[in-house]
Amino acid sequence: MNTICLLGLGYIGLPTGSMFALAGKDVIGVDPSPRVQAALQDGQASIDEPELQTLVAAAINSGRLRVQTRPAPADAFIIAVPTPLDPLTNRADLSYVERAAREIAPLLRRGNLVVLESTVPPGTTRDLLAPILAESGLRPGLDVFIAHCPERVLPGRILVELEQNDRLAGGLTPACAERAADLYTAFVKGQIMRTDATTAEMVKVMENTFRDVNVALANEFALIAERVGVDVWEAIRLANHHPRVNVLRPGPGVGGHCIAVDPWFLVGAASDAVRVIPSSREINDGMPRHVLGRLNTLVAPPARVALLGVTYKAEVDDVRESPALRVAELAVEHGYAVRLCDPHVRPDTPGLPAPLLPIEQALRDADAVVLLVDHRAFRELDLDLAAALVSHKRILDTRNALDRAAWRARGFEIGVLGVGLQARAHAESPSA
Ligand code: SAJ
Repeated sequence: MNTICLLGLGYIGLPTGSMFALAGKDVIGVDPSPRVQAALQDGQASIDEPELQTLVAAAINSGRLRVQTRPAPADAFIIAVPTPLDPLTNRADLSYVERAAREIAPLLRRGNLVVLESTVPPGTTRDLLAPILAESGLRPGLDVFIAHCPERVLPGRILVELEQNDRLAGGLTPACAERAADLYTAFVKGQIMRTDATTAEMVKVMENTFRDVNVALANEFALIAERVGVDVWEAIRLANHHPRVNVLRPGPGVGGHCIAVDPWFLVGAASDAVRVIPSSREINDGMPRHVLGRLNTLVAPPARVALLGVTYKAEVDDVRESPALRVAELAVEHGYAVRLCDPHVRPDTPGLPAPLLPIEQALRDADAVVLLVDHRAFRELDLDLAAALVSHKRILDTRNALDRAAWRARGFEIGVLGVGLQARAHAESPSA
């Protein structure tokens, strides 16, 4: 398999295509987006991810990664297109996968391999992808090999994890799994585990659901701690000393294109069997409103509020499903004068509910500050500057990222998500 046609040059497709190119494959990268096209023609990655720029530039300079708007014949096809949630039904919108399959079908030749990398509900490769590819006249599993090989990389560590993580090769038949595994040995150093396509689909969404449910539990602990007067961060630290306990971190909610979305793929697959998964989604989706409630205890609209962080987590530029953005929307709806600040986000990013300002402008004369994303830039903020700029020294930390004593020393009243008032009183008492 020497030539690969890769459909979708986003967070996963672009690094994957670059890795294959640098491993010696001829890669035709396909993406209809003019923004992606324009950036790549200049050898630029359209995504802010450590080392990605260098990798993409090297792949393009090697002459083995070409970018175009339409797919072309190849030995292997990889589909890495979005699978968003349909907001009306809460089910997977598989229209991009379907379109990619329809574009590939007329190009297929005997012996080709088609790999679906996008995260999909269990059964999609078998029941949606294979029948469309069969319209080519080639028999799935016999004339053409079909597999699901989900990506499992963590944004912020994509390049390392692409190479090092163990990987699933889920085939329509065992021979399909074998072909797909062979392809990925080009750059994957982790173990490549063979299974069937539907199991691979289920495993991928189980992994992200596991994380979502566990964050929901941490968030529920935070809500309880606020009621009973405990510092949840201290409680979690102590609980995690138990050899079989690992409570995750509470926060303003769960975002990103994966963890806030994929659990719904399991709900849709067996809606009468699920209880924990939808409850967890509800808890995590309810956190931005809880943060707004905490803000309301500090200041009332139309106070000037600086919201630090817009992305869905630290050190990424991705605002998809971002709970920080949801907090900002709610604060604007409630009549606060909202200023946003995020050094990782471009000011022309569409969909921002308030102006995105440099940190000095966001803090100047603010009546309250809310830390929503624990970017290093905020953790290392110049506290003297912050103290000099804001009008009223009130800050809410939703990530437990700030040095409480240092902020208090500058005269700030600091509230922390998951910390009850009695816990705070205890921490501030002379004997504490
Ligand atoms: N979060 C918390 N508390 C935590 C951990 C995360 O509130 O203790 C929040 C984050 O702030 C963020 C969201 O959850 O809003 C998701 O962040 P994340 O770092 O847990 O995961 P993602 O979405 O960046 O990447 C996940 C990863 N999946 C798992 O860890 C099981 C990654 O390996 C997947 O490849 C990726 O989804 C994907 O593409 O599916």
